[in-house]
Amino acid sequence: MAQSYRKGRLGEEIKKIISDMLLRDLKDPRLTDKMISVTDVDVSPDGSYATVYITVLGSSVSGNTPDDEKKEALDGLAKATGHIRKIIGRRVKIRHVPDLTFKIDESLEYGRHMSAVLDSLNIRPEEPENDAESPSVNDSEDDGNQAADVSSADAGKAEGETDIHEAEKVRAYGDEEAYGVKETAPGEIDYTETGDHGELVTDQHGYDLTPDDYQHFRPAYVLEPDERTADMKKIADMLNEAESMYIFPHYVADGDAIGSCASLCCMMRRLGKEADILMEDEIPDNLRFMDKNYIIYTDDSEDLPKRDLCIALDCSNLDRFPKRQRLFTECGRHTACVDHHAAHVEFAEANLIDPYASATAELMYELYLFMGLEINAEACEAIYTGIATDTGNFEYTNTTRKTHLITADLYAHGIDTKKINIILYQSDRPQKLRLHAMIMSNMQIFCHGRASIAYVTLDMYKEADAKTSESDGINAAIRDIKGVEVAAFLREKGDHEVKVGFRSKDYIDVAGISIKFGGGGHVHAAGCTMLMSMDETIPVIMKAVEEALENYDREHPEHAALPLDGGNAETAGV
Ligand SMILES: [Mn+2]
Repeated sequence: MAQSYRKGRLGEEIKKIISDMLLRDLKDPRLTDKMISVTDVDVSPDGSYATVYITVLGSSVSGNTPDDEKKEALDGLAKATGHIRKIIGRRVKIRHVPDLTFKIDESLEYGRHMSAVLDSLNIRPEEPENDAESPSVNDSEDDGNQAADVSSADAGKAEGETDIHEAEKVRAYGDEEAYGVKETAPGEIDYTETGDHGELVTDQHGYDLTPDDYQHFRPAYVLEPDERTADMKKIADMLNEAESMYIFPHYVADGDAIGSCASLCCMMRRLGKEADILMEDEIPDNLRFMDKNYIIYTDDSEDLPKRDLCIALDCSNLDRFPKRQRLFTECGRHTACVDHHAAHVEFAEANLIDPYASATAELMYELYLFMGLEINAEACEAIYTGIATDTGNFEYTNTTRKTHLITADLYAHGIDTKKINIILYQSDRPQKLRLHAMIMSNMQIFCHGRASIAYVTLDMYKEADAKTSESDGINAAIRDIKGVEVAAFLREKGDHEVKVGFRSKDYIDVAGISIKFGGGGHVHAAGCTMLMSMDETIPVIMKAVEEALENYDREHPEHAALPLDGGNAETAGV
């Protein structure tokens, strides 16, 4: 049993890594002009090969037949196999990455499924003008956790931002929670005792918090100790040697991006170096307290004097700072990057990438220790902000013992957590609460208390005088109801356009639901866009959620037989 558990986990890891690469890293037009979703990964018993099942939705403008689209997708993936395996090898440290075969998942064809759902409801979406078949890849409604609230409040987010931007936000903000690799706390995947495939270095739990022992911070299976030390040393050397530098956070910056950059800027200036943070968009209001005259607002149109180093923090690839790419590559004699995103694609000369770090700020703290620097309260507050926001205030599963040990150490430097927490979490506008009250009053609980749904219309935003970002938090709130497994939050984007965000708590894969409507996402956080009115969307989504729960019960009779986790009698009638 244990073995198949591990094998299942490896399949899940691979599924998540490839899904993520499809969203961002695989630039082959055969892959980018259509919606490809990974539905399942079947790893052979000895771990030597894996079958990756996909569904393909073509763009309706290409004129290709669905079969052409599928063939193109399979060809594109076959060509990218080497690259995909390399990334998997880096993210899941196994000695042998399974050989990959891509196959169409015939069981999950969108078209067939959609018409069945619509027929059963007697509803047809109106023919949209352009392409109903390629809606946005990912829902970006923030996870609704506090990190998302922090990041998006006033993040300069314009209505009508692009879907790519939205998908970015899922990654930039709280949806890390649902991102596969990070779900794994140290010890959760134990590859150590397997005799079959991919033994790693030994898992260990003892972390000491002395500068000398910095290397013990790391979950041992992430990177070989030597490899991680070498990466850290390279960055440390670059920082030591550089007399001047530009620091790059990602755009639509969140607490971790700004916190990491502000801490570095502070530390470097204290050493007498010339350091500035370059940003291309406004810093969110509630993160402004970290900017002690550190930020230069700039974009591609300007030329800046060349400095010794350009260093990007919390950026998983060059597209994370689209208007500053040229500055990054041209304005520094050397380039470096520190990041913790699992799907990181290296773009700098020196890289310290640890997907098991809860936040880039955590890595920055280790780096300062490694360099033997004395860390002051200001840098500690910035690091605290990065860690607190990226872990959803220490709630997400990326929070580890190490996260808490580092945080505990920050307290030793006299940080003012009360001040920070008020700025980050206790600064809502009354309009936001009015909007939430309106949304909550239309919430429905269904499926015997196991599902919840709520919606917001453009009129409601207007009536509450609220910003679109101020509906963040709803999806998590309605998921957090006792007994609820799946929560759907419907957000009107325009005429006949509704964004659906799904959240699940435990066992339902909401990406699976979203895929049926041409969307995507992660196991516990996913979404899709419906080109229908709000009134039409609600029953379709309720039906799909119901179906997912029913399917789960059918496949897991032992689970269905268990009494529901309390509270349903009271909530079921809402
Ligand atoms: Mn981060």
